[in-house]
Amino acid sequence: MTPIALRPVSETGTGPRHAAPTFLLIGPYDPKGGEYTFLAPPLGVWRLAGVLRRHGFAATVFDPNCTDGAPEAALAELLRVDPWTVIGVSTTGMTLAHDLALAHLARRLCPGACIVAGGMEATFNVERVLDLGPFDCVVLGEGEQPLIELGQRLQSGSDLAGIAGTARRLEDGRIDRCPGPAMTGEQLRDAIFETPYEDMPYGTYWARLEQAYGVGGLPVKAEREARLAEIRSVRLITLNYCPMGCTFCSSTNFLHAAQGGQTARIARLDEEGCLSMLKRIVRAHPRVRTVIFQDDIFAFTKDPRILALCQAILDAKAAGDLPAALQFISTNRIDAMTVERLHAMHAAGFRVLGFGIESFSPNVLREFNKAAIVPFISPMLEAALTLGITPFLDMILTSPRCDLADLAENIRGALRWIEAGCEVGVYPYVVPFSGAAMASDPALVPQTVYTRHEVAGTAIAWDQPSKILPAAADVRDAILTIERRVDHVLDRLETQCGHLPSRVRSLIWVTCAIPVLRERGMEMPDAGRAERALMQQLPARRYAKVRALLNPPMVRRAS
Ligand code: B12
Ligand code: SF4
Repeated sequence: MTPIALRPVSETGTGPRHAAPTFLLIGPYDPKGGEYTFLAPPLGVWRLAGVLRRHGFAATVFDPNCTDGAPEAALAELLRVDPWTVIGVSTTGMTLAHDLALAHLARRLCPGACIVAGGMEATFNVERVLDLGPFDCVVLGEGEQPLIELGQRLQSGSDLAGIAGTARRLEDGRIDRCPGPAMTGEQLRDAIFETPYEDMPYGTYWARLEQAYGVGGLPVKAEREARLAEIRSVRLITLNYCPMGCTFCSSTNFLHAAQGGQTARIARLDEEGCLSMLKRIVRAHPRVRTVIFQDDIFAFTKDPRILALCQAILDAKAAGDLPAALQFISTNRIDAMTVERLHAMHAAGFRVLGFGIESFSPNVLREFNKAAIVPFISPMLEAALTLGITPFLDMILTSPRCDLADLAENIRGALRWIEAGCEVGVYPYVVPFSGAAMASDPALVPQTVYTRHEVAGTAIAWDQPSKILPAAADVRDAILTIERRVDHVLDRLETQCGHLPSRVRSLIWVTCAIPVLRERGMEMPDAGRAERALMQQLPARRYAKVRALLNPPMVRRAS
């Protein structure tokens, strides 16, 4: 790792009273934007901008995933028009190298600015982020209170030491970490209400996505409408965090880490708050068709909000305060679902419900600290499908301690539920995101794989954990063989046919996995079943291409 010259803390923020600081906030940068999921305006930095403006500061958002031309050139132009007092860079584990490249560019062009890192990776990985980036400080957890305090101190010319919710490198190299409390329910509500939805360029994202997905060219109206409902969505977050503590999940620990290890209190909008936000979103973006409740967990097992909110939405639709056709998507724990709740959600317009099922194997769910969901999986998926709701299941095919039978069970389960009408998103193994219990489990280090990352425009490089492979050699070999086959098919298909929906990608996983697992003695369904399901998902021309790739020599030879 290349050492970075440390800027003494006293260089920034001290001295006489200054003009009101100006903030430039940069969202996480993913140059492969849209490869995995639909992209959207970065909610975190937009919310921060709204709150800062409310406190009298000028705040501008730079969204590197939505620029005309190269994001680096667009950022350079912005950096030249204003010296900016504070430049904030949002970080996630997946995007860190690209986020750092923008931070270094900012330092080169605005040497006097106070450059701050925030977001998931900065919170969980303070030391690495301070080592790799040109940052004056890191903000831990929610950025609202620390940034307000930072702005006030810069304005009054005070020292920047000791701001709650920040960490800095001291001149002697040590890190001065000042934990900060998670926002209270009231602060969270104010912050959500300050999110400037009116300024967020959802229309630009929709136009780009409609073009990328060739929506105008879809021959069947129903298909066009379905795709538009998916694309013309706005994201709303109403919860501060999910406390369920799954061992592969980082966000469950985000606020605890910011508080210095202390458990954070849950805070979220009540049904009235949700309803006023929905109305505001519709006013700001009248063409919106779907609101995605982005909360990590939308309903708790004991939860007075869910039924009340569904009724409030129904009433608002009946009164003409919300469009009758407005639909919703939310991410849920399946053990918080009941038939009554599903009925209410369906009536209110919930079209897709995301469920982090992760695995159909009770052993693996125990390892993930998610065993409680086991008895709910089949009955709740069946109930949702009967009502006409599409369940979207996220799956992790292997866990660090799973065996071959667990992997086979997941493939059989994925096929069964796709055939029944569910959508499935497949990840082959656990990605060790900083902050997740599994990422810091020393017992898993020998099976963790690292990937070299480089920061463009600098000599900085480091190795970052990228996968936790199964410990058992036969499972590791099986999942890596399946992954190679899937990559082979997807590489070729995506160059020929463009983006493939996740239901098609997951069926390709299933189709590639069946022969690999059968060869290893597992009882597997006929590969023809998966191919038939695939055929139903694709137009004939595309299916022919998929079939040619899946069949001889690869799959047939293997089976
Ligand atoms: C919505 C969401 C998405 C959406 C939209 C993202 C968007 N443009 O808004 C979509 C579906 C596109 C998405 C995609 C992915 N996501 Co995502 N996503 C989320 C989710 C559920 C909510 C994010 C959110 O809006 N939070 C609400 C806002 C208000 O909070 P926030 O962003 O954290 O910001 C606050 C603080 O972090 C801080 N802050 C943030 N930035 C900054 C910057 C500065 C300067 C400061 C001071 C403070 C600060 O202050 C903010 C306000 O309090 C989170 C889980 C979570 N609970 O955060 C996962 C999460 C961020 N995603 C994750 C992942 C892995 C992905 C994908 C890689 C998944 C995949 N394999 O495809 C892709 C990557 C796409 C990309 N380019 O980054 C992981 C990241 C793990 C990590 N440790 O880095 C998370 C944490 C989920 C998880 N536990 O695994 N995601
Ligand atoms: S239920 Fe979802 S958000 Fe909550 S801890 Fe588990 S994986 Fe994370």
